[in-house]
Amino acid sequence: MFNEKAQKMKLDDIRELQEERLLKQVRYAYENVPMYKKRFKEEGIKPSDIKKLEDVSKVPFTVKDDLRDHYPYGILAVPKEKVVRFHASSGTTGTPTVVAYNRKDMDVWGDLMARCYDAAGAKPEYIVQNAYGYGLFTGGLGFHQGAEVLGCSVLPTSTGNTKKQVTMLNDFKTDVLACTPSYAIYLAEAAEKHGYDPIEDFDLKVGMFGAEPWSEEARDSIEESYDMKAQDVYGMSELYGPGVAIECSEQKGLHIWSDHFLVETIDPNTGEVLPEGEKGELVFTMLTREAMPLLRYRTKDVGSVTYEECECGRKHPRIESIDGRSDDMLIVGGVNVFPSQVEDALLETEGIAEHYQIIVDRDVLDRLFVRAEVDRDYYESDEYDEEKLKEEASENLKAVLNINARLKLLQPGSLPRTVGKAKRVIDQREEHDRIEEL
Ligand code: DLL
Repeated sequence: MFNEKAQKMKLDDIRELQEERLLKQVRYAYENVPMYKKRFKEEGIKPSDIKKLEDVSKVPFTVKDDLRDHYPYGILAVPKEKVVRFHASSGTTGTPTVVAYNRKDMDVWGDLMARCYDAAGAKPEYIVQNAYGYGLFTGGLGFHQGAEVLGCSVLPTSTGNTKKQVTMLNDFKTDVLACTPSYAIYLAEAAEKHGYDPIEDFDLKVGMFGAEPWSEEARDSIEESYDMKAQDVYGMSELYGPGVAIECSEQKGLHIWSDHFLVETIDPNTGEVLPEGEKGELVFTMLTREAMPLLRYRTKDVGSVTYEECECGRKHPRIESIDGRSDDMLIVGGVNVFPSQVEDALLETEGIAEHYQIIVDRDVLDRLFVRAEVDRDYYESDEYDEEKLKEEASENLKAVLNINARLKLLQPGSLPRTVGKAKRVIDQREEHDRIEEL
């Protein structure tokens, strides 16, 4: 059920509810998940030590490896028969991370997603084209359920079949497009290739884009190509999937549905809790999930959280921006490089498109290469000056990264397009592969 009222809860009421739920959930996890009981005992704490909201910092962290180590059913708090859905994400180690939902969890997730649609500006009468992948990935089914809960009509196109996606955007006059931001950019290109004008021929009003980092420049580009609002949506499989946080019409951060999630920001090196507004690793405690409660789950996502009032009236705190993952950070010749910094520097350069790749290899020393496509309109215009563009983009990269990156400009359409999450970083240092030529 769509809990519209919960969106407008006052902060004091949210905090009160969070405290009540936290105390209950800590005890529930302790009593029903052997991993938590063991860990609490190792740390010498009892559920009764958690008396108020701030005491959450006494609770041990949960990390992705805990889920992998207990693959597939290890941290269930309910009998397997009570689970109505599993999702899984494939990890880099090969062992998937499995997440489980009982009936009530599904209802909560449906509500959270319905709130996301509503906050993003969708209406029950809208048609939603859901081009997130259906399957073990949480994106497709999460967006599907939320749209139905709000009352929208769903076109479950899933990923791929780009020509059909474009035809449906035209034929159905879809109102909401849900997919990864990189796919939204690709779809606009594909639309033009198939003879459609995304503004004249489509009637898109709202885009709900997430599952990967994207920049303000990418947002501008999407909003311009379709003439619609492009809203950022955040989540991860371990925390239901999409639906943890969403941008409202203000587009000034993503509201976290805090009656169900307690957020903290920590120093990723020391685990120390950081003051409000400081940038650090986001940590979530699921306050209500029954099938698989997670306490203080370390997301590895880096961002900051604000409790300042939002013009939209929602008091739920906001993630100000997601700056990438701490484990995405590349250390190149001793210098920390976030892929998002590369994107910012590139897109700050007028004439560079949103399609790029970062490659790192080692030739005695680490080397950083960036391949970036030139914007099609600029490429085809008389003003196109490759040398000038390259110089400008290289300077912007240098200013942001503090190291020299070797940049190659590519013709529009040269890099592979993806239908889901874009793979932008190729680290070849382990393979000892060297790039002979960019
Ligand atoms: O990507 C769930 C999702 C689906 C979110 C559709 C939004 C839309 P995972 O595959 O488990 O789940 O990947 C989660 O993706 O820890 C972040 O690093 C990244 N991520 C998700 N949303 C955003 C976003 C889904 N809006 C991981 N901005 C997370 C930046 C994001 N990164």
